[in-house]
Amino acid sequence: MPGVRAAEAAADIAARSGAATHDIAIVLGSGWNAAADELGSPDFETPTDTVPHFAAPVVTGHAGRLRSLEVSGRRVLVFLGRTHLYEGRGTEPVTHAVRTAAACGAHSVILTNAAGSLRTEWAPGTAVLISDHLNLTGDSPLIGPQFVSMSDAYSPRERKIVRDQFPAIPEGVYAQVRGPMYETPAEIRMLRTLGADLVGMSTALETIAARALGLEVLGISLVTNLAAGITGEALDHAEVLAAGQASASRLGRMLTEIIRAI
Ligand code: 8IG
Repeated sequence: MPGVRAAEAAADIAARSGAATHDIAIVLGSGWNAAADELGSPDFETPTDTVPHFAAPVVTGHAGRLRSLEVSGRRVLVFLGRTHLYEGRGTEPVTHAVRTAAACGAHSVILTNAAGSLRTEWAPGTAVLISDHLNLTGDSPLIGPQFVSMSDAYSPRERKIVRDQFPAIPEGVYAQVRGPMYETPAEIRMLRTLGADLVGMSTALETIAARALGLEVLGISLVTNLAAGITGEALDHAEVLAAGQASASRLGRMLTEIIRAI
Protein backbone atom coordinates (compact mmCIF):
# COMPACT_ATOMS: atom_id res chain seq x y z
CA MET A 1 0.00 0.00 0.00
CA PRO A 2 1.43 3.37 -1.01
CA GLY A 3 0.12 5.05 2.16
CA VAL A 4 -2.15 7.94 3.05
CA ARG A 5 0.21 10.72 1.92
CA ALA A 6 0.68 9.14 -1.51
CA ALA A 7 -3.09 8.55 -1.79
CA GLU A 8 -3.72 12.23 -1.08
CA ALA A 9 -1.18 13.26 -3.72
CA ALA A 10 -2.64 10.82 -6.26
CA ALA A 11 -6.19 12.05 -5.64
CA ASP A 12 -5.04 15.64 -6.21
CA ILE A 13 -3.25 14.69 -9.45
CA ALA A 14 -6.25 12.74 -10.73
CA ALA A 15 -8.64 15.61 -9.92
CA ARG A 16 -6.53 18.36 -11.47
CA SER A 17 -5.16 16.45 -14.48
CA GLY A 18 -8.44 14.77 -15.34
CA ALA A 19 -6.55 11.49 -15.75
CA ALA A 20 -8.08 8.98 -13.32
CA THR A 21 -5.01 6.75 -13.58
CA HIS A 22 -1.51 6.79 -15.04
CA ASP A 23 0.33 3.84 -16.63
CA ILE A 24 3.96 4.82 -16.22
CA ALA A 25 5.88 7.38 -14.15
CA ILE A 26 9.22 8.94 -15.02
CA VAL A 27 11.50 10.76 -12.61
CA LEU A 28 13.85 13.08 -14.50
CA GLY A 29 17.01 13.85 -12.54
CA SER A 30 19.62 16.53 -13.08
CA GLY A 31 20.58 16.84 -16.69
CA TRP A 32 17.37 15.15 -17.88
CA ASN A 33 14.99 18.11 -17.58
CA ALA A 34 15.64 19.25 -21.12
CA ALA A 35 14.62 15.78 -22.33
CA ALA A 36 11.11 16.31 -20.91
CA ASP A 37 9.99 18.56 -23.75
CA GLU A 38 10.90 15.83 -26.26
CA LEU A 39 8.16 13.65 -24.79
CA GLY A 40 5.53 16.05 -26.07
CA SER A 41 3.46 18.90 -24.70
CA PRO A 42 1.78 18.17 -21.40
CA ASP A 43 -2.00 18.04 -20.94
CA PHE A 44 -1.45 19.10 -17.33
CA GLU A 45 1.51 20.73 -15.62
CA THR A 46 1.99 22.11 -12.11
CA PRO A 47 4.81 23.02 -9.74
CA THR A 48 5.40 19.77 -7.83
CA ASP A 49 5.11 21.51 -4.46
CA THR A 50 1.44 22.29 -5.15
CA VAL A 51 0.72 18.54 -4.87
CA PRO A 52 0.16 17.27 -1.31
CA HIS A 53 3.32 16.39 0.65
CA PHE A 54 5.85 17.37 -2.06
CA ALA A 55 8.61 19.70 -0.91
CA ALA A 56 10.16 22.28 -3.24
CA PRO A 57 13.49 20.92 -4.58
CA VAL A 58 16.62 22.84 -3.66
CA VAL A 59 19.07 21.81 -6.38
CA THR A 60 19.82 23.94 -9.45
CA GLY A 61 18.61 22.24 -12.61
CA HIS A 62 15.74 20.54 -10.86
CA ALA A 63 12.71 22.35 -12.13
CA GLY A 64 10.33 20.81 -9.60
CA ARG A 65 7.42 20.36 -11.96
CA LEU A 66 4.97 17.56 -12.57
CA ARG A 67 3.42 16.79 -15.93
CA SER A 68 0.76 14.43 -17.22
CA LEU A 69 0.80 13.54 -20.88
CA GLU A 70 0.21 10.77 -23.35
CA VAL A 71 3.35 9.25 -24.86
CA SER A 72 3.11 6.44 -27.39
CA GLY A 73 -0.45 5.72 -26.26
CA ARG A 74 0.45 5.54 -22.55
CA ARG A 75 -0.66 7.97 -19.86
CA VAL A 76 2.61 9.12 -18.31
CA LEU A 77 3.29 11.02 -15.10
CA VAL A 78 6.56 12.96 -15.34
CA PHE A 79 8.39 14.33 -12.31
CA LEU A 80 10.92 16.97 -13.33
CA GLY A 81 13.29 16.99 -10.38
CA ARG A 82 13.40 14.98 -7.17
CA THR A 83 14.10 15.31 -3.46
CA HIS A 84 17.52 14.03 -2.32
CA LEU A 85 18.56 12.40 0.93
CA TYR A 86 21.24 15.06 1.42
CA GLU A 87 18.51 17.66 1.85
CA GLY A 88 18.26 16.22 5.33
CA ARG A 89 14.55 15.45 5.50
CA GLY A 90 14.95 11.67 5.53
CA THR A 91 13.74 9.01 3.12
CA GLU A 92 10.03 9.87 3.23
CA PRO A 93 10.17 12.91 0.89
CA VAL A 94 12.81 11.11 -1.23
CA THR A 95 10.37 8.32 -2.04
CA HIS A 96 7.11 10.29 -2.14
CA ALA A 97 7.16 10.48 -5.95
CA VAL A 98 7.38 6.71 -6.50
CA ARG A 99 4.75 6.04 -3.86
CA THR A 100 2.52 8.63 -5.52
CA ALA A 101 3.18 6.98 -8.89
CA ALA A 102 1.99 3.66 -7.45
CA ALA A 103 -1.09 5.34 -5.97
CA CYS A 104 -1.82 6.82 -9.42
CA GLY A 105 -1.93 3.28 -10.81
CA ALA A 106 1.46 3.14 -12.49
CA HIS A 107 2.87 -0.37 -13.04
CA SER A 108 6.30 0.91 -13.97
CA VAL A 109 8.62 3.73 -12.98
CA ILE A 110 11.57 4.94 -15.02
CA LEU A 111 14.18 6.48 -12.72
CA THR A 112 16.75 8.67 -14.44
CA ASN A 113 19.76 10.40 -12.95
CA ALA A 114 23.06 12.01 -13.72
CA ALA A 115 26.05 10.07 -12.47
CA GLY A 116 29.78 9.98 -12.25
CA SER A 117 31.38 7.15 -14.22
CA LEU A 118 34.02 4.81 -12.82
CA ARG A 119 34.67 3.50 -16.32
CA THR A 120 36.87 5.60 -18.56
CA GLU A 121 35.20 4.17 -21.68
CA TRP A 122 31.90 5.83 -20.67
CA ALA A 123 32.46 9.44 -21.64
CA PRO A 124 30.16 12.26 -20.54
CA GLY A 125 26.93 12.02 -22.54
CA THR A 126 26.78 8.21 -22.36
CA ALA A 127 23.42 6.78 -21.25
CA VAL A 128 23.85 3.65 -19.14
CA LEU A 129 21.15 1.14 -18.19
CA ILE A 130 21.29 0.39 -14.46
CA SER A 131 21.61 -3.38 -13.98
CA ASP A 132 21.77 -3.34 -10.17
CA HIS A 133 22.64 -1.00 -7.32
CA LEU A 134 24.64 -0.61 -4.16
CA ASN A 135 22.65 1.26 -1.53
CA LEU A 136 25.48 2.91 0.41
CA THR A 137 23.30 5.46 2.17
CA GLY A 138 23.02 3.40 5.34
CA ASP A 139 19.31 4.12 5.18
CA SER A 140 16.11 2.54 3.85
CA PRO A 141 12.63 3.88 3.11
CA LEU A 142 11.15 0.67 4.55
CA ILE A 143 10.24 0.47 8.21
CA GLY A 144 9.28 -2.73 9.98
CA PRO A 145 9.52 -6.32 8.76
CA GLN A 146 9.16 -5.70 5.02
CA PHE A 147 11.61 -8.30 3.73
CA VAL A 148 11.35 -7.23 0.11
CA SER A 149 13.37 -9.17 -2.45
CA MET A 150 15.92 -6.99 -4.20
CA SER A 151 16.94 -9.69 -6.69
CA ASP A 152 15.97 -8.39 -10.13
CA ALA A 153 15.27 -4.92 -8.68
CA TYR A 154 15.82 -3.40 -12.14
CA SER A 155 13.29 -5.22 -14.31
CA PRO A 156 15.04 -7.88 -16.42
CA ARG A 157 12.04 -7.80 -18.76
CA GLU A 158 12.23 -4.06 -19.37
CA ARG A 159 16.03 -4.08 -19.60
CA LYS A 160 15.86 -6.70 -22.32
CA ILE A 161 13.38 -4.55 -24.24
CA VAL A 162 15.75 -1.57 -23.99
CA ARG A 163 18.78 -3.63 -25.05
CA ASP A 164 16.84 -5.00 -28.03
CA GLN A 165 15.97 -1.45 -29.08
CA PHE A 166 19.35 0.10 -28.29
CA PRO A 167 21.94 -2.67 -28.66
CA ALA A 168 24.83 -0.29 -28.00
CA ILE A 169 23.61 0.80 -24.56
CA PRO A 170 25.98 -0.30 -21.79
CA GLU A 171 24.77 -1.65 -18.43
CA GLY A 172 26.31 -1.02 -15.04
CA VAL A 173 25.98 -1.09 -11.27
CA TYR A 174 24.95 2.23 -9.71
CA ALA A 175 26.14 3.12 -6.22
CA GLN A 176 23.99 5.59 -4.29
CA VAL A 177 25.91 7.57 -1.71
CA ARG A 178 24.40 10.20 0.55
CA GLY A 179 26.41 13.18 -0.71
CA PRO A 180 26.21 16.11 -1.11
CA MET A 181 30.00 16.16 -1.42
CA TYR A 182 31.59 14.29 -4.29
CA GLU A 183 33.98 11.46 -3.49
CA THR A 184 37.64 11.52 -2.69
CA PRO A 185 39.87 9.58 -5.10
CA ALA A 186 40.29 6.96 -2.34
CA GLU A 187 36.52 6.59 -2.06
CA ILE A 188 36.29 6.04 -5.82
CA ARG A 189 38.92 3.28 -5.57
CA MET A 190 36.81 1.79 -2.75
CA LEU A 191 33.63 1.96 -4.85
CA ARG A 192 35.37 0.28 -7.77
CA THR A 193 36.47 -2.54 -5.45
CA LEU A 194 32.87 -2.86 -4.24
CA GLY A 195 31.67 -3.38 -7.81
CA ALA A 196 30.29 0.05 -8.73
CA ASP A 197 30.38 1.35 -12.30
CA LEU A 198 28.46 4.57 -11.62
CA VAL A 199 28.11 6.79 -8.58
CA GLY A 200 25.42 9.28 -7.68
CA MET A 201 23.15 10.59 -4.94
CA SER A 202 19.72 9.19 -5.86
CA THR A 203 17.71 6.29 -7.29
CA ALA A 204 18.55 3.31 -5.04
CA LEU A 205 16.22 4.40 -2.22
CA GLU A 206 13.48 5.15 -4.76
CA THR A 207 13.97 1.71 -6.32
CA ILE A 208 13.63 0.06 -2.91
CA ALA A 209 10.35 1.91 -2.24
CA ALA A 210 9.08 1.10 -5.74
CA ARG A 211 9.88 -2.62 -5.44
CA ALA A 212 8.15 -2.77 -2.07
CA LEU A 213 5.02 -1.50 -3.85
CA GLY A 214 5.35 -4.02 -6.68
CA LEU A 215 6.36 -1.52 -9.37
CA GLU A 216 8.69 -2.52 -12.17
CA VAL A 217 11.74 -0.26 -12.20
CA LEU A 218 13.90 0.83 -15.09
CA GLY A 219 16.96 2.91 -14.20
CA ILE A 220 18.98 5.00 -16.64
CA SER A 221 22.03 7.09 -15.77
CA LEU A 222 23.41 9.87 -17.90
CA VAL A 223 27.15 9.98 -17.37
CA THR A 224 28.12 13.60 -16.91
CA ASN A 225 31.60 13.26 -15.46
CA LEU A 226 34.34 10.77 -14.80
CA ALA A 227 34.43 10.09 -11.06
CA ALA A 228 36.97 11.76 -8.77
CA GLY A 229 40.58 10.88 -9.29
CA ILE A 230 40.08 9.41 -12.78
CA THR A 231 40.91 12.59 -14.70
CA GLY A 232 42.55 14.55 -11.90
CA GLU A 233 40.12 17.41 -12.50
CA ALA A 234 37.73 18.76 -9.87
CA LEU A 235 34.02 18.04 -10.36
CA ASP A 236 31.52 20.77 -11.05
CA HIS A 237 27.70 20.74 -10.98
CA ALA A 238 27.58 23.04 -14.04
CA GLU A 239 29.15 20.34 -16.22
CA VAL A 240 26.35 18.01 -15.14
CA LEU A 241 23.71 20.38 -16.44
CA ALA A 242 25.68 21.12 -19.62
CA ALA A 243 26.01 17.42 -20.46
CA GLY A 244 22.25 17.05 -20.04
CA GLN A 245 21.51 20.00 -22.31
CA ALA A 246 23.80 18.59 -24.97
CA SER A 247 22.09 15.17 -24.84
CA ALA A 248 18.50 16.31 -24.26
CA SER A 249 16.89 15.55 -27.58
CA ARG A 250 18.67 12.19 -27.89
CA LEU A 251 17.59 11.18 -24.37
CA GLY A 252 14.04 12.37 -24.94
CA ARG A 253 13.72 10.33 -28.14
CA MET A 254 15.14 7.33 -26.31
CA LEU A 255 12.58 7.67 -23.49
CA THR A 256 9.75 7.95 -26.02
CA GLU A 257 10.87 4.70 -27.68
CA ILE A 258 11.21 2.96 -24.32
CA ILE A 259 7.74 4.04 -23.16
CA ARG A 260 6.31 2.68 -26.40
CA ALA A 261 7.86 -0.72 -25.77
CA ILE A 262 7.61 -1.46 -22.04
I1 8IG B 1 26.33 14.06 -12.05
O1 8IG B 1 30.96 11.88 -9.39
C1 8IG B 1 27.22 13.23 -10.55
N1 8IG B 1 26.61 12.94 -9.42
N2 8IG B 1 28.48 11.05 -5.62
N3 8IG B 1 29.74 11.47 -7.52
C2 8IG B 1 28.54 11.50 -6.86
N4 8IG B 1 27.44 11.98 -7.39
C3 8IG B 1 27.54 12.43 -8.65
C4 8IG B 1 28.73 12.42 -9.37
C5 8IG B 1 29.88 11.92 -8.79
N5 8IG B 1 28.49 12.94 -10.58
